[in-house]
Amino acid sequence: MTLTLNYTLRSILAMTIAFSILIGCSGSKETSEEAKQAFNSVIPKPSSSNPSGKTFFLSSATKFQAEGDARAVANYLTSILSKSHGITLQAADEKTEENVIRLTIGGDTGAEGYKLDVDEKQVVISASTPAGLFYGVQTLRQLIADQKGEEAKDKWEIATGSIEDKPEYEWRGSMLDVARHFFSVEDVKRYIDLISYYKMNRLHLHLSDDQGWRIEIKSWPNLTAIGGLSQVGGGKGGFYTQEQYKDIVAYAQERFVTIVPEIDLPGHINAALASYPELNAGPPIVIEKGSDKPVAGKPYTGIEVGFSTLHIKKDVTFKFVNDVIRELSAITPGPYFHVGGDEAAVTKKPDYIAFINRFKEIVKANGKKMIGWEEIAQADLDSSVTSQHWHSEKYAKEAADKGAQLIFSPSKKVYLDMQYDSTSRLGLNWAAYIEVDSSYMWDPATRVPGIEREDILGVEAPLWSETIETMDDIEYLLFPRLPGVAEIGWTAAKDRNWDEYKERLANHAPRWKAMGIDYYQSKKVNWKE
Ligand code: TNX
Repeated sequence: MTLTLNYTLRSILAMTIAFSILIGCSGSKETSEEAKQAFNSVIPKPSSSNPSGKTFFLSSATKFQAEGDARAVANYLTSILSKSHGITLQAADEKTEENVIRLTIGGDTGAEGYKLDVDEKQVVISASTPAGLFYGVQTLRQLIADQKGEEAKDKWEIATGSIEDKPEYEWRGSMLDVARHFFSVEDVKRYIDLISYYKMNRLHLHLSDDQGWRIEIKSWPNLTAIGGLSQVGGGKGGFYTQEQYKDIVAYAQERFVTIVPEIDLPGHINAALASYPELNAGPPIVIEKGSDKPVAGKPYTGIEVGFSTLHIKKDVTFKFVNDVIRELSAITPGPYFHVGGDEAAVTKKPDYIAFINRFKEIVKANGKKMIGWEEIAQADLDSSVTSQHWHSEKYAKEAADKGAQLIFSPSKKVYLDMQYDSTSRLGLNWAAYIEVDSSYMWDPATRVPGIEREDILGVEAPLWSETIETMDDIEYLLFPRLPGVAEIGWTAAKDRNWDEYKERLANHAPRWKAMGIDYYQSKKVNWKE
């Protein structure tokens, strides 16, 4: 009897030990709080996600598998993980079934959708396109639990489960104004990293304005030799050579971001007028440096605008416009060219309409689709044109009635250059003070009466740069508002709710800290330490 009991006890003990070893090896473990939290905090919120309660361990022993078009996305993942977690994924052979991240092209997930399945042995991301895979990878980055101290050294937890996801809108963008203050190529690349982490896919670069011209045009060298040297406040300005611009475009392409170049016409054009006196509507101005008084044709470093215009009756005007659009289109692989068109306060209305109609033809002749700020609704638009709504409901409706598509950038919601409140250290406030809850709580499809979901291409958050000069300044205005705009573009309105969103947002603070992002600590959110 004693002997039998002993035997039974011993075998139970042995089995328990064997079982624990087995569990230890395969990495099976209930999901930790941190991993659960990461799984439930993805921004933008996925279309559907189902946790299954266990854990996958990411470590330097984890391998990856990717063939063909999936390979470039896998290389991106590998380089990101080595920077963020010090893990270098090695390529696995076909037979590897344990501890592997598989990226596969296939299935029917739409142009940008993906599926992500995590079990204890592997992570599988599948998508119809490389873009979809890339968004799956962004989700995977966010799933890695936010662990601290010893446990974080070489084993990172990822909650098991499955996610199916696709975007609501095709256009999910941000605009950076590099004209009022110039930002370096490195800054623009970081901007691309930040927006693509939240699955945004368009970067609109505002490349010219009264205060500065920022892109090399070989046939008009003074644009950068003179127009490139000024900025708001009188700093030294700057510009991108065509080679540097191509480098930005290539960096963006690797992150599935389309660069949308803007040359603001026919107003906001003073930097060009200062570079080429013959472009002035009136008699040429003698060029002096350093005045803050807006006089068309003099280099200008103030903030007020609406005093400059091209002249419709001069042949040189259209030679200039043709050359600029031709040279810039030739180095822009994306399908869009933004002609500005806003606040042309000193262009006569019939001239303005004639200008926009001609710009449309020139843009088309260079193989691009024209985009303009909402004022272009006054011209002869058609379905090839996209109008960017920032203020006027009337213009939004006019554009939609003419068959144009709309990008929504309502200034009271997503002008990220607006101050959060009256104490914000940077920003303007002419449109509104915009706190993080306000910039999240709106829906493009119901914002302007008479504009329907199908008229809307998507959303874009502009960052004008009158008050900002450094990457830190950029981050302070982008965060925490940018992720919310990204979610408006990606996640269906029925799945969005501020009270739920703010919990997810709070959990991103430690990630921003790890990425060195200098964010505004809004009191509307109970930030996680
Ligand atoms: C309006 S909205 C502008 C920009 C300014 C911005 C400042 C629009 C198309 N134009 O020129 O930089 O306000 O918030």
